[in-house]
Amino acid sequence: MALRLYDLAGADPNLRFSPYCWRTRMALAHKGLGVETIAWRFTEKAEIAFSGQGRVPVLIDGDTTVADSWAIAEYLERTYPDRPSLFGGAAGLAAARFINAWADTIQVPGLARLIVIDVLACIDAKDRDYFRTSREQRFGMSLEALCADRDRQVTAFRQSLQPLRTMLAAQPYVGGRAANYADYIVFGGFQWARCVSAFRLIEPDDPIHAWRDRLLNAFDGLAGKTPRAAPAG
Ligand SMILES: N[C@@H](CCC(=O)N[C@@H](CS)C(=O)NCC(=O)O)C(=O)O
Repeated sequence: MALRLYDLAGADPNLRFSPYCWRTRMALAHKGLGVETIAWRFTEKAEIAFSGQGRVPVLIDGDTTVADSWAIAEYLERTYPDRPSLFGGAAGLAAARFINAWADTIQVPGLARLIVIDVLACIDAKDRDYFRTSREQRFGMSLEALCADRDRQVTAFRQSLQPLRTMLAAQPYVGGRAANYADYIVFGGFQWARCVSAFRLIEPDDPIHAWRDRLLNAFDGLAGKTPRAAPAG
């Protein structure tokens, strides 16, 4: 039976923009595993209650349910060892843990300060009050105020990416010569932004831009061909 994945969707059910779900979708493609995605909205908590928590991604593989993108990556690596490796061994997995923590605590919140207002614009109407209230509580201000100064704030965000930029000037992927799960973790954040926002995050001459393009083209353009809410960025 095909794997199934609960995947965050916008008002348009084909708009799939969660940074965490993109980590998982790229990981599944890396393993060569087909997946049926199920559009899920923020307020549809009851539909994933069987997973024991209220966030996506949630993966169903036969009798097994796994929630959380990192747990899913470890599950896939353990369950499908004969498929291309997501981590390249124990040391790769250990280093990817750091990247996961960096992305969750620095990259994704940094991106949110720049594009969360655009997320609000493309989510389903039934999600809007919940999204606004929960995010305004998290950031301690209105979403409009959070993003008001983004043209200036983006400079600090770009500076925060310097370690990634330095790395990608020396090698094509975070994983080295080829992409691995470490790439998909970081890519997920940029793909989130790209799907919902036209705001320019990265300059075209930045090595990060070229790396992102390589991943947009990977797996027959899986990420590059996905519908977007905004035309450019
Ligand atoms: N640590 C989790 C985070 C998952 C997460 O926060 N997912 C968001 C979608 S991007 C979600 O489901 N949010 C539900 C909510 O805010 O109620 C992972 O890595 O999968």
